[in-house]
Amino acid sequence: NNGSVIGGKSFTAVAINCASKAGEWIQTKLGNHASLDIKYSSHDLVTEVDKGSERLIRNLIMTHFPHHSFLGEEGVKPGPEASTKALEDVREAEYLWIVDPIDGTTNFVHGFPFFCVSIALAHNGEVIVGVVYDPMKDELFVAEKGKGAYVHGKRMQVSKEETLRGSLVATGLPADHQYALPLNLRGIGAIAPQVRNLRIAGSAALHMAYVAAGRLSGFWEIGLNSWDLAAGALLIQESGGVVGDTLGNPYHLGVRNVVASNGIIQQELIAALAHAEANQ
Ligand code: 2AM
Ligand code: CA
Ligand code: CA
Ligand code: CA
Repeated sequence: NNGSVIGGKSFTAVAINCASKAGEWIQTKLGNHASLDIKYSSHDLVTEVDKGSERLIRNLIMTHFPHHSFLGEEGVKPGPEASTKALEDVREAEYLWIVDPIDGTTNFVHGFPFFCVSIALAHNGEVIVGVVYDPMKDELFVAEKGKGAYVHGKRMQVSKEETLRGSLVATGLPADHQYALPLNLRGIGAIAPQVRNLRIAGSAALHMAYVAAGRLSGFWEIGLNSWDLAAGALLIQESGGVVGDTLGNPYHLGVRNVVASNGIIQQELIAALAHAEANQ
């Protein structure tokens, strides 16, 4: 495939190289992050390690593909308006790298070993490469459009679970306590009694990778950004699962309220969330 190689380096190889280099570096900083900034509130943190990881990834990508566009969380002002604008500015780019330098910063700060680096490449708005790397477990999740998804070289497949009753499902607690948190607390109230159990482990990208790997049957979260979801969405799609939003629209780069699953329980999840809304 000529289109996926420039200067002898494949897109996927560069994405993997970036994710593993950044992940290894992040791991050396665990319990030892220099400074901690609060972005919006005490629920929204950023460290020098987030910024350093993004710099490392950006520099590596730009060395290989200087004409590509780049969207990274730490290059964007906090808040939904700024992130919408930032995505709109680059969405039309032929090649766009979408990077979350640490997904799960709160976990990283507290030494709770569930966080990752998430790197996606979109071509004309469609994700063609997705890489999620968990440095604590040394787990590398890789997907290429049309070529499947792999963890440690082993092909992934979503779970075959047919019911919510038998499903392990994950969600997140949004940092926005005005609108998104109360909304999702109602969603949790509706879903928790219906599923086998619920996990809120603090990294959207890693939750998505776990859906791809069949470790979770579903995941939803309110108020996310393109960098949380782009890589994980391709991982799930290439593992036979389904990714969309709470209204049932299929995944695209602008999705914020994500519902992802093995596909079988997708409608049940969406219906339970909608029901919770209608009965608020
Ligand atoms: P982060 O660690 O990269 O910030 C946890 O529920 C998920 O929410 C994580 O993927 C986390 O990504 C994301 N998150 C944390 N703060 C957020 C905020 N203020 N707005 C949107 N998403 C956020
Ligand atoms: Ca963040
Ligand atoms: Ca994130
Ligand atoms: Ca982040």
